[in-house]
Amino acid sequence: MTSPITTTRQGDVLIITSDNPPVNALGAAVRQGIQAGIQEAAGDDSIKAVVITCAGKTFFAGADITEFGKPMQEPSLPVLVDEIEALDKPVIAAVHGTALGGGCEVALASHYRIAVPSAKFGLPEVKLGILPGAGGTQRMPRVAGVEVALEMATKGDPISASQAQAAGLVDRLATEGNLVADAVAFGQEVIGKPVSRSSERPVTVDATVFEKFRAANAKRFRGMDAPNTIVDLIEQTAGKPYAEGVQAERMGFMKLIMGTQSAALRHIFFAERKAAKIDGIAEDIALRDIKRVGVIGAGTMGGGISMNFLTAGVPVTIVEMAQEALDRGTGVIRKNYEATAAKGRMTAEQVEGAMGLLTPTLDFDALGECDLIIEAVYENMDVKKDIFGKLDKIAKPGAILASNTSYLNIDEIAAATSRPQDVLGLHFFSPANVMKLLEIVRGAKTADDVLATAMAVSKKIRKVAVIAGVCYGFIGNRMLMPRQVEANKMLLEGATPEQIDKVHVAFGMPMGPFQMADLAGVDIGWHRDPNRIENIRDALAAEGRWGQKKSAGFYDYDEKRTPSNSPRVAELIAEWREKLNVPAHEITEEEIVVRPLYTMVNEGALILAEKMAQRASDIDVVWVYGYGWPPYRGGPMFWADTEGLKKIVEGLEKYGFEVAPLLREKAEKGEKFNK
Ligand code: 3H9
Repeated sequence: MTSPITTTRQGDVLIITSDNPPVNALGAAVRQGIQAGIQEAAGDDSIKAVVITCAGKTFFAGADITEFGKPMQEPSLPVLVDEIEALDKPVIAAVHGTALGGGCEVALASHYRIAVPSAKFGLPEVKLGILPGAGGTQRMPRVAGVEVALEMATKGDPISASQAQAAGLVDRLATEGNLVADAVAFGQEVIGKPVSRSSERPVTVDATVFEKFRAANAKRFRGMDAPNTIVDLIEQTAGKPYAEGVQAERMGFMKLIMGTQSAALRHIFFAERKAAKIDGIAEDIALRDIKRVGVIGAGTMGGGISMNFLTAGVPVTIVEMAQEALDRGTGVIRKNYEATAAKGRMTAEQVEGAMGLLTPTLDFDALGECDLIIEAVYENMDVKKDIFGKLDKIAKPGAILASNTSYLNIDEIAAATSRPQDVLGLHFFSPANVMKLLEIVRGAKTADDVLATAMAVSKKIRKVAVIAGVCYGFIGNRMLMPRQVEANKMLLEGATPEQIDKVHVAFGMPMGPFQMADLAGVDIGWHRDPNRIENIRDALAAEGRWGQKKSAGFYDYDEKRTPSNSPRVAELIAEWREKLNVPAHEITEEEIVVRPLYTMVNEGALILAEKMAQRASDIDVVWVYGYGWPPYRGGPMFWADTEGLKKIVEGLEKYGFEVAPLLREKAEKGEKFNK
């Protein structure tokens, strides 16, 4: 096998180039090739400087994650970076694309760093539940300062080349397209100068920085092992020799990589990418051209959906029935963009650029020029069928017709048209301009190229998309139902909303089921008849306790929206318990985990067996990106695997649930959902 590394000479400078598509991951062959290049430079007196660079779209995007958990082939990355740094001839890292993780560590170990302006630097290991394990926690504070190192390594977000330059991480910016030549020129300039080794630089810091950082991020790091370990390691750089710190880093890395959190986060990394692959459809299928998108409905969903396309530079025609609603919707879109600009995340020109792509209209026929039309009106089958019937008459041939329904039958909607092959569901999550998840619902007759085009569009608007089949609630909302049912039952049986929510939050969810109900609105899905009271939720809705927006729901809220336990809710629960004659018992934490969460897994097993999801990992992606399932638990199906499916079956049986056949079968065979 040919090496992904080549070396070439330009005068006194040796250029080590990696060509390991797609992202130049630092796999064994790459490490061996770089090591050989460094040895070549060390052994050849005519070589006076070295440039390390990459071909293709990016500098090294990190260690090769697929190698984790397998026997390590020499040299390891920590050994290699030390060898790079130890060379007594200047080494220049020439960076384009993204220098991430191990890639950033290679750059840190080099004596100089030059980057094109579009390059990015990052230490995203924390997002995989690990830490920068090739000297990153020790070199970054020495090169870019403790504050920058803390931010980058604990949060994992990349910084731009200019930010990196301001922090001292980049020594010089190259001209775009001229990186290697600029790096070679840089190398020639520094030939003969004593090399500056990052590991030998001192770290000076005010010791209070760490406590302040821990306190400021306590909520963000809740439940996660990696970020706190990283802070501890960076703290060790101050006043301690590099060798000692890097040894602690090694131990920390090994501990994290063997843990469940890292396995879960790596699972999600690959699951997200696998979700984009549609079984049975060739990857090179010809896609439909989407030049203009139509959105029907300028409400919260329609507006949010439109923003995704406007931000991505795709023109949008948005249609409403009344001028007032249209103006309100357009106004909200502008307000949202301006709020983003006020936070410095967009320029005023970008706001105007996005707004300039929006065509608001009351003329339904204007949708005739759109290539993808997304209906985002309220959930009512008759209304949707009527809209799709009309669309059938005006949409251009080949236009993709999508419904943003959360629950309704796409096949029934498609049957209202003469072109069911062009119809599918695009289920966005609220707020649609923020939430990453998109469920692409495949109807019985949806054409392959329609599905593949929807997947490509989702990537363009930076969503994480999952293919779902037609069933009530698709993947996410279908699994939400058993959780809600069990949570409500437990209220009647003696638990309080705060007790249930607390266990969910401790599990790692951003909020529990009742906090979520209050945030979303207790009145959502309510039949709106105050005299028809069939459960506690109806009773709350009838009393106007619609959640946070009314300062009262399952909790009471003060003017700052701080929740407190509600005596009225306790009264209502007690009334309903008596009315329905439900015997109360002490509800344990175990019960609060098992009943709502194990039943979700059970529903997930049914979804898989019915082929409503392509694979278990797709279900995990839905829950992590759409419902705040803690990524470090890997999604419900991965979590069930880590709990042990036998334990899940026993838990379900203990509380009298019917176990899904697929779950039972896998438990009996000692299998997992995710292989
Ligand atoms: C690390 O470095 C540890 C060290 O500190 C210490 C070690 C001792 N390895 O995302 P894309 C695959 S930990 C293996 O769709 P994009 C990916 O699965 C690492 N494979 O492209 C996909 O495969 P497929 C720290 C990798 O353009 C294909 O490449 N680094 C790796 O949207 C294309 O990926 C990170 O965490 C990898 N490191 O985005 C960076 N990276 O085509 C992780 C990607 O079969 N990577 N693949 O589905 C990324 O964030 C993005 O891939 C990147 C490109 C931004 C680079």
